[in-house]
Amino acid sequence: MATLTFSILGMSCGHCVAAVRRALESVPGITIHDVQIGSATVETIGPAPVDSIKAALSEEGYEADVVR
Ligand SMILES: [Cu+2]
Repeated sequence: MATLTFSILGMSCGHCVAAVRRALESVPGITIHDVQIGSATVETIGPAPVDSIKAALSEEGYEADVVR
C-alpha cells in the first residue's frame, strides 16, 4: 500500500470537495485518505492508477497532478 497526494486545480468550495470525493470513489484500487480544497490524498492498494484518477477528476472539471 502506498500513499499518493495530488494537487488539484479548480477547487474552490465544499461542493468541489464533495465532487472530487465522488470522482475518486469511482476509481477502483484506491481508498480516499483526505480531500481538501486544492489537494487530495489516497491510499493505493495495487499499482497506482494515476491516469484513471486524473481522468476521473478531469471529467468533473478539475486538473490534478501527483505531488508525491
Ligand atoms: Cu466548489
